[in-house]
Formats: sequence, structure tokens, C-alpha cells
Amino acid sequence: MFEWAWDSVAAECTTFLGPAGYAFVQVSPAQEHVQGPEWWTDYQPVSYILTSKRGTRAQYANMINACHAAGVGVIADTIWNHMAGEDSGTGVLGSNFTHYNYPGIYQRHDFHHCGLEPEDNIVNYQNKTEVWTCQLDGLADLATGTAHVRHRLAAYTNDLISLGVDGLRLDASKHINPKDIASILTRLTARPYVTQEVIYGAGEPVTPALYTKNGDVQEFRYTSALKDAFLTSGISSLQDFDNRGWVAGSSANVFVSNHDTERNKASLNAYSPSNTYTLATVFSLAHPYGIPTVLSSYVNLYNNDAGAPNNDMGVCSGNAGTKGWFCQHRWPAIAGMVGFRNRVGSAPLTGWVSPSHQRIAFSRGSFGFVAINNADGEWHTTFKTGLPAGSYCNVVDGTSVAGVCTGTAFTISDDSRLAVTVASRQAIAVHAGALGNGTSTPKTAQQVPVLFHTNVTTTYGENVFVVGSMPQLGNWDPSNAIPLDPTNYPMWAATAYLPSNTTFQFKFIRKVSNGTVVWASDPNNQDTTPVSGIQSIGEVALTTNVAISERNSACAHNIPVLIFSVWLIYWLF
Ligand code: LM2
Ligand code: CA
Repeated sequence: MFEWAWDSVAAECTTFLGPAGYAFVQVSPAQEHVQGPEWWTDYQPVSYILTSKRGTRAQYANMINACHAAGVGVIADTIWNHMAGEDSGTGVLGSNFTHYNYPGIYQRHDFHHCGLEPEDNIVNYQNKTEVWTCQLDGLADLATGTAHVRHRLAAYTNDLISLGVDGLRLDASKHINPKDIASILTRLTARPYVTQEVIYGAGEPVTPALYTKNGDVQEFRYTSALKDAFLTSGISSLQDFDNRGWVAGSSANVFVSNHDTERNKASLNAYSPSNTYTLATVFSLAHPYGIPTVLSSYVNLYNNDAGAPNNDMGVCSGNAGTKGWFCQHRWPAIAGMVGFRNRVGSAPLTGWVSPSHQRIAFSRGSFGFVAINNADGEWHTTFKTGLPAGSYCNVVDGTSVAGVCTGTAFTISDDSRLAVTVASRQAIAVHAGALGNGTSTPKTAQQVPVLFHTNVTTTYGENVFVVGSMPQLGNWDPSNAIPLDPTNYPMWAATAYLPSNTTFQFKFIRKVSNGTVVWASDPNNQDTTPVSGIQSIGEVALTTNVAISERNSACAHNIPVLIFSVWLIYWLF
């Protein structure tokens, strides 16, 4: 739950993550960090006081308790490699620091000084020692080989453990000697789940394999392989990940995307075309390799640095909509596949078929079956599944509630066959824990990112919002409107996640500094979201300081008006 405030994670554990069957929730770093609006301030620790932009120690503890009560463990994003990058500054709670001096915590000799002065930054990734003891991006590199630093990092981590933390995502593990990590782990009062971030680089001496003795390792080659397979080379190559030189599945933590790769484009992300992001996540949750992590995030397409929306308060439903959050963990296909994974457990992958390079299907023993059609055109066939005869709910678009399927349901015959049509760029999945009779219309549609952007010159203190006819757009309530971000002023932009293939109406509004809301003149704009992929709305420049008019946004309904006007002018003259 990247950048979600602790209070919002607590609520989401209770209302969704627990009931959906998520085993753990990974949250952003907890300790005091540098000030600033960017998300990445969280990766520049200033002290080990548990107050960050996401909340206080009490709120963090309360979140852990709420998640535990919902059956969800908590994984802390934990920074052992470094402190802040600036020459000097003040943390969010007022702790002062200079580059190599953190009063009461660390002094100059507690940091690596790797000899590449004055900057000391890592340059040569072919040199192990340099990768471990020089600076990553100017971040003051802790001397993790020393007793004092190991003791301090263990004390911080034991504090987290005392509050109930169940697992650690060890940030920048690649930049810490694995022996240092091992030593710090021996100082912990309990042995949490450990996943280490070690980004594979071709030919480099610091490899993921060096770290498996400490715990799981994040296998970034999986992330790249899924991106390549789903966008280009074909998913038929994804049957197994053995004999590739990757870490073994029993040591791998894998994801379609994380908060870094969704920004640097090293992976698929929510904006990837043709539903590939959702399909890849379905794949990741169906395939037995590794422990899958589902990223839940937000992205500002114009600004990789932009901090979290809605003052860090994550929200996914109701009248509040999503307020700029993607809420991937709630997408029906993804949440449904969490249930699939829990039900199939460790059952082996069986019955792999791939009649063409963008179509695959397989079973997980006698417990689950999935088919993914990452091609244009329907896939109409009869599959041989491993499942016993029965009526099963398609968990990609529905859930089984008291034996009734809220989505489409499929019948598996006495000889385990399933005759079905998998729509273009869609998946189906059934499992023994989601039975259901009959067919009904899918309860919940897929969601697609819709990017609203408009060019508006405002006066100081004015802000631009979009509001519209669906909950995700505030149900026409200006106080729930989605704020547009002026980072690229005079372009204002925001992304909302809206139900696919759905017609809605909207307007841009301006909020003046005294609180007055200025509405665009009628009529409303109307738009229909695509079946999948991203949609971009509103590129035409706006005039200044007047009520924003719908003519300023390029929308489907304006086209007939335009054609009609042209015809009228032609007819008149
Ligand atoms: C990680 N894993 O190893 C995180 O997943 C990644 O998000 C972190 O980078 C990185 N390691 C350090 O913890 C992010 C962000 C960087 C940002 C750093 C520190 O991607 O852009 O660097 O956090 O906040 C920023 C500036 C950079 C500057 C640095 C130090 O973008 O230009 O470097 O701060 O002041 C001079
Ligand atoms: Ca280091």
C-alpha cells in the first residue's frame, strides 16, 4: 500500500484486505525522514523516531493491531543502507542533521567514506566493494560492518517488531554486504519474514543469489520477463522459471510492478495498453513461482516525484471514490485471484497449454484453472482442466457468495472439460473455493485509468478540479471533486480510476481562494470509458479567468456539435 497513511491502511485491512485473503500488507517506511512534498522523502531517514508523513507511532501501532485483527500481517519497508542525501536539513519531526552527523545517533565514522571523494557515489557496478560501500544517489552510506551501526539498526528494527511487525522489506539490500544483513538479523528479538531488494544487473558481481541465505530476494528478472512477454514476445514463454539462473521459487518474491519500476518503466504499469497489467497480475497470482506482491499505488504521469494524493489518506470506494489512488488490490480480477492463490496452495502447475504465443492455460492440480488470452480476438475452445465436475464462478469477474456466483459461472463436465470463450485480452479463472450456479451479469467491471487534463491560467490561490456523475468523480459534489495537479502549469492534470466501458458526465470546476466554486457552463461533458487501457480527456487550451467552459475539453459529445455547426454554416451560406 505504497504511501498510504497508517490510518487508511488500518481501515483497508478491516474492510478489504483481510476479507479478500491478503496475507500481508507492505507499508511505506515508518521512521522520521526529510521534509518535502515528494514521495521519496520517505527513503531519506533522519532519525528512528516513528513519525513520518504517513502518521505517528501510535497510528502505526494501531494499524498493526487492526491488520492483525483482520488476519493480515504487516511488512515494514526498512532502510538499513543509508540516511539522507542532503548536506544538512531537518526531519519532519524537527531532528536536525548534517550529511555525516545525526546528533545522538551517528557521527562521521559511522558512515562509509569509500574514497571516491568528494561525492562518494557508486559509479562502477562491476566492483562489489563499491556497490556496498559507496553512496547510492548521494545518500549517506551507513558503515553496516561496524558494531555500532548494526546495533542501532537492530534496535530500530526490534522497536518495529515490538509493535508487531511481521516482515521486513529490506530497501537497497543490493547496496549492503549480505554478511552485514546476516549479522543484523541475528540481533533481532524475533525472526520476521524477510524480502531483500537486490536488482539484478547483467554481468554484475552483486547477484540476488548472494542474499538467499538471509531470506527471500526480489527477482527483478521476473518483472522484466513479464513486461516483455505481455507487451512483445509472448506469454507462451512463461511456463516455468527454473533453469534460468534466477533465484529458486522458494526464495523469490515477485511482482508485476513496484513503486520504482512503475515510474522508470522497467515494468508494466497501470497505464500499460490492452489490459496487460491486469492480465500479468492474474498470471502472477496463478503461477506457483515465488511469493507474489501486488502493488497498490498512484501515479502522476506528468511528475514522477509527486507525493501521494488526498493527503496520503488511501481511499477506494463509496462516495469518496479513489481520490487519485489506483487501488489495484481491489480490482476484481486481482482480488479474485488472491482467493485463487489461497485455495490452490502449493498444488503443482499442471496441464499447460499454449496454442499460440499470446494464449496460455494451466491448472493448479485439482484445485484451480486459469486461461489468459493476451491476444486480439476471442479464444473459443474446450480445455481439459484438473478440476472435478461442477459449476464454478469465474473469479476474474465475480465472487462466490453463499454458493451463488455474482459473475459469470462455468460448468466443468464429468471428464473435467470446460468449453468456454475467453474474450480478447481477458482471462478466466476458477477454483475449488468459489463454486456457483447459473450465470448472471458480472457485478463489477474492470477499472481503467482516465487522465483528465486541461490547460487553465489561474490567479494565485485558485485550483482546478474535475467532478462528475460517478462516485469516483465525487457524484457531482464539489467537496469530493478530484483535484488536478498544476505541476506542469498551466497544464492541470489528474488521473481517476473509472469503471470500464461506462458512460459518465463530468465538468471541470475552479475553486477560488475564498471557497467559491465556479462551474463550467452547461451542458455537461459526456464520455465513455474504454473497455481496457488508459483514456486521456481534455487537451484543448482554456481561456483565462472565466468560468471554464465545456468547449475547452475535447469530448466525444462535442464532435457531433462541431459537425453540426460546420454543416449549418455551409447550409446558411
Ligand atoms: C530503493 N530501493 O533500493 C527505493 O525502492 C527507491 O525508491 C529509493 O529511491 C532508493 N532505493 C533509496 O532508498 C528513491 C527515489 C530517488 C530518491 C531517493 C531518496 O527513487 O529518486 O533520490 O528515494 O529520496 C532523491 C533525488 C536524487 C538525490 C537523492 C539524494 O531524486 O536526485 O540524489 O534524493 O538527495 C542526489
Ligand atoms: Ca551501503
